[in-house]
Amino acid sequence: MNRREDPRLLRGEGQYAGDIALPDALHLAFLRSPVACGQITHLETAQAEALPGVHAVLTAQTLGPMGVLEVNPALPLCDLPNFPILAASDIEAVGQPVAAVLATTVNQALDAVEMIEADIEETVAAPPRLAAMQHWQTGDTAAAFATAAHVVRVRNQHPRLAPSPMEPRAIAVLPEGGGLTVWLSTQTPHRARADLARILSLDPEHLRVIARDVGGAFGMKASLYPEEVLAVWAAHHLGRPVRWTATRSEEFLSATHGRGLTSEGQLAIDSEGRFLALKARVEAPLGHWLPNSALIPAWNAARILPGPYDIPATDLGTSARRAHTAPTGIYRGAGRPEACALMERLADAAARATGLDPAEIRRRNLHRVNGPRDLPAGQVEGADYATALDHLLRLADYPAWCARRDARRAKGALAGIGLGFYVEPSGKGWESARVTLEAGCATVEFGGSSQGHGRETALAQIAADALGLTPADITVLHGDTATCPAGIGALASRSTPIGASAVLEACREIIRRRDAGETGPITADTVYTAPGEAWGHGCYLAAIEVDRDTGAPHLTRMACLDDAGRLINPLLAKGQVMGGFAQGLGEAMMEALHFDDGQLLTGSFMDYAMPRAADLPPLTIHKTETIATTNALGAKGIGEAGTIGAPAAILNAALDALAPLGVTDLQMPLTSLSLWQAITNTSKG
Ligand code: SMO
Repeated sequence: MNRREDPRLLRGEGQYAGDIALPDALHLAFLRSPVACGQITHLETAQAEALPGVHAVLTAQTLGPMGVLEVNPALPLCDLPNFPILAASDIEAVGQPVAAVLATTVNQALDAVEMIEADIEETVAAPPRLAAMQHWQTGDTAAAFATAAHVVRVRNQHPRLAPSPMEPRAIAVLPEGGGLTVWLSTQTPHRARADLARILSLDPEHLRVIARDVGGAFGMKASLYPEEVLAVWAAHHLGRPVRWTATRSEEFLSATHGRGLTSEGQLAIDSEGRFLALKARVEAPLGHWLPNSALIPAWNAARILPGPYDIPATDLGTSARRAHTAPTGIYRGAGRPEACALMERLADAAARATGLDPAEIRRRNLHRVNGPRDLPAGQVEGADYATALDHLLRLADYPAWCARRDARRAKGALAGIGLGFYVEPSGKGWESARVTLEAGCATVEFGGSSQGHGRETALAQIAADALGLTPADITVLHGDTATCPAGIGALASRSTPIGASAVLEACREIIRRRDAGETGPITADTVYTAPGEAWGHGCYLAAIEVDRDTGAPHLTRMACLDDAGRLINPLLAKGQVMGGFAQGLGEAMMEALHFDDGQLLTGSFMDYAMPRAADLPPLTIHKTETIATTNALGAKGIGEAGTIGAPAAILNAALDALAPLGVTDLQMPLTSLSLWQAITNTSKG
């Protein structure tokens, strides 16, 4: 079934926050700090205020005290989070808002920003400081390392990434009848409402948050931003509609970044290639303020170790440190790619140490049983990963890939192949749905929301199937706190496993009541709490050639197998795999944010390379369906699959390609320069 959203979106009939007509709206623009650390010594707004069209110039003094944003306590915090809306005196990052202008047009607001006099005394930034840490341990790692036949070590430094959805952050606020309607480009409308109410001391009943169409988010819009709080404050206090749409430069500077984690692992292996013990340390960078999701990457990157492998002894630690940069938070994958890249590099290093084929050493260590499984961080849903690997290798004809690589090598090419086996835990918790059946049609009011990923299509299919109707009989509403029941939102691959399970359960209740004789319109309100996380899994296989003279990498071919439990819409699932793969390729081969002395050196698409269509190799997608036991629908997440498995496979393929030269370490992104340096720095190069 095609996406029912697409005709509307393709005709330009989408309703993004920037499309909302707000007559007489004031446009917001921000003066942002040009330095990473310092003190505001002088702030003069009179000249800006005198410009035509300028309605107000706001500073921290104008705003007064405000509440802070709640941070998901995935890890225990040992440093108090702050949430500056406008800098009071301390400057903590380049791009931090210092003052805000409200004017009749965007250009008047931008002109006025130029006229604000801000003197900032720059100071030397302190080193990153510890904000959170956690540790998990099982078995006797010391004994295992002491008796191991081999010990291998790996260190990964993930590039810091800009999530870069097509639609930047955008907000439009209408004060009306004592309340405020807020159109917001967000993954979490209900949470945004609760956060706004708490931070601004407003009655949540007087706030309505609407996320109609959202042009991508990828985790970057899962948390409320200072700029958005300011827009709502201004509309409330000035009694005027207010709107703000971030420029791409503002997104690079002040929206949440992803990845940037460092991981180190040691694996103890016996003479048969069995993994005996894993010791791993993860460190995640945090920015100058913490979005709701700030601690999730550090938590995920460690707590899902040892990934798909059974390892009797583990010693896992993670920590997160705050620095004078833009904030960091979840970005598609959110710690899972980091866990996967560490384990998969260790598995390949173990294969080299033991002389086993990379597929064979994985086969000997992958978990083999569907059902509950004990990880150091707790019991989770496991699956027969070894069979999934064999399935992919058979479907893709792995021996043929190896033979082709060996033939290319015999001709002098630097050719490699790499595997990346991943697990993808979806979110936990609850979502809600209200379903009304009336006269052969049904309305689904969904507590979650859509970030552009086809929720209306998938939910219509599920409701139609459960109610014995066709999808055309189903109306799906979401993303409006006034008309839809409460929900968490479109993040952590939770929309289908948990959100659609809520829809399914509501439909089942309606059928029970109808079959018991209830007549007329029947409405079922369901809050569905999943008994556990759904754990998807799969494997990516990459073939690469690296030009010996220039280091230019050429991904020649990719294949993958993804298991997302029960599949609702194969087209949506395929789109998720392809989109995630493209972003995974971006991390592996080209994307990277760089800072120097707190300054962002890569603040535009002139300096930050995103993959384009021509960069993508052919990808053959295979799928299996191992039904989840952790939700009513049996579904698992798939939205993050490609970002998790692909980088590990590509990195391993590049390491395989350069292994004949004696190269044992490469870091992402695998640019021509970095590969050329690796080639020329070896004696055999
Ligand atoms: S990185 Mo996702 O929006 O949980």
